[in-house]
Amino acid sequence: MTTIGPSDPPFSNSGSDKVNIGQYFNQSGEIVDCWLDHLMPPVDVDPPIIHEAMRYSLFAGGKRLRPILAMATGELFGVSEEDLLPAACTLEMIHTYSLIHDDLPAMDDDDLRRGMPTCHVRYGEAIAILAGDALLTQAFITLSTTPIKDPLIRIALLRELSTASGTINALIGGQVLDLTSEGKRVSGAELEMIHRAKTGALIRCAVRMGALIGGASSRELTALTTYGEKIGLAFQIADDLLDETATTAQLGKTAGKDAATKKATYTSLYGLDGAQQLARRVVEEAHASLHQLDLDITRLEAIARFIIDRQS
Ligand code: GRG
Repeated sequence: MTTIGPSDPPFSNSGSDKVNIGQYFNQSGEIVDCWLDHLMPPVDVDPPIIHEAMRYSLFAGGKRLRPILAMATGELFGVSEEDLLPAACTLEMIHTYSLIHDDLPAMDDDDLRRGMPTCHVRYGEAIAILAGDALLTQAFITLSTTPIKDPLIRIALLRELSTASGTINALIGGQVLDLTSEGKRVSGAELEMIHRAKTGALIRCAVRMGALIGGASSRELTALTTYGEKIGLAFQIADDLLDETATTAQLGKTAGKDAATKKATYTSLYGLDGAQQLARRVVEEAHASLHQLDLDITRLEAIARFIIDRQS
């Protein structure tokens, strides 16, 4: 077999082994990191400062949730590491770009991310802006050059990723809604709309990309899309809960920021108990959607639970 990228440590296509979910995240995270290293421009290529800054934020840590979701979904259909990982890694490039830009003084103005000084604190604002831009661009270079055999799947993946990163019910649009709703009274429906876009779109996209690479039928894609939407929402509710209950050291970013900036969150709207109940209900709905599938859903169920049980 010709390998086109790193395959160390071993990649498992079996979703049925009852591997502990924490262990699955650790092992898959290492695989993602090997591929990211392989896919990113090396630091010694000119101009080194931009490649250093891109790698600084990309390898500062992080759970690798989005690429792992794409992997776990692709694994349902028996997709190989070589076919899955380049596309899965593009999700982490986009996610990291959004974090770098979100931390900038003009946005959230944060000093700490993934337990390290933020990109603009380390490299200055201009290079941080460009590092975010470069990660966004690198995602599309990677996706358009990865050797996925079927050109129609490649186009579908490009459409998924670009749409999820865009302005309509997507990352940038959600960030704009979040910024413009600061200091305003926000209803439950409005909060959901903001987070479906800002956080949910990329998580939904991760599941759909794994399904598309796996050649999912339209019925399977619909059920997996609903699963992706539900866990995207659950992720944000858990994020709001953690912002109130976890420490800065646990989170690797400034805790208590939402309350300090009087931001509308699931906890400010529903209280700690109400938000916890809502998160559990949304995860049950995600599980219900998976149960429509005639596939081994053990791992995706465990990931949904992990999303609300995580401590960081
Ligand atoms: C600037 C275009 C642009 C978008 C910014 C995603 C985002 C939109 C801002 C990030 C701010 C934030 C804290 C959002 C809450 C949800 C979220 C994305 C948390 C961080 O994701 P994790 O927990 O982070 O997956 P790691 O570090 O583990 O990858």
